[in-house]
Amino acid sequence: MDLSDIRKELKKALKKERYEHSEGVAYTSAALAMRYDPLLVDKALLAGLLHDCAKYLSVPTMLRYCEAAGYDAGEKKFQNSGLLHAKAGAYLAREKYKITDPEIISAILWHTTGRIDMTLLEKILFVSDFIEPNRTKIDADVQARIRQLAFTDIDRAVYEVADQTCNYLNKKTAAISPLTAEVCNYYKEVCGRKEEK
Ligand code: DGI
Ligand code: FE
Ligand code: FE
Repeated sequence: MDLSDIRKELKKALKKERYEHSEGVAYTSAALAMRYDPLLVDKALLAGLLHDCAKYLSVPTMLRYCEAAGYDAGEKKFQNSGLLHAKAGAYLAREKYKITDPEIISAILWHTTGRIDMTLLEKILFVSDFIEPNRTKIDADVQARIRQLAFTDIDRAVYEVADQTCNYLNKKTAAISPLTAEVCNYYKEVCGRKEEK
């Protein structure tokens, strides 16, 4: 599929605000790729556009897609659309949008939780999701700080985004998945090690 077909399909699959968020993540990811590795610009754009492509599927459909792709859906208490849409999205990006590049698929797969030792493209998508210009339901000062950080120290930005997510889930008293917590601790350590140097 070419980019304009992907956009056409995506518009049908998403609500207007979610589509605009996806465009915002796409150009933010492309800009971060220009900063860190211009060879990744095209992949970053596609990963950004498609990262939430499964957002409005039902949980049972998401679970079916996880099974079909061989992705672990996690414990029952974590089988919600917040956590499952990333996995279902990775499946859908391959099956419906015909993305074959494993780097793009894996960026979509890990965009919600992050993971230990992320690739650059995974970090770029993870951070862009949080800082893109249309995302406004976040404390403006925090977002401004992370927006700057993203272009100066991507690992630090990853840590800050992960930390914000954990704080948000704590406040909501939502169950924090082991991976979400692990990612936060791991990138805190990575940043600590950098400061010692
Ligand atoms: O899809 P987006 O809204 O753009 O953002 P996202 O994919 O980063 O996050 C989707 C939702 O997933 C968000 O409301 C927070 C939630 N989430 C992230 N980590 C966890 C989580 N929810 C639970 N219950 N546990 C987690 O560890
Ligand atoms: Fe998402
Ligand atoms: Fe998103």
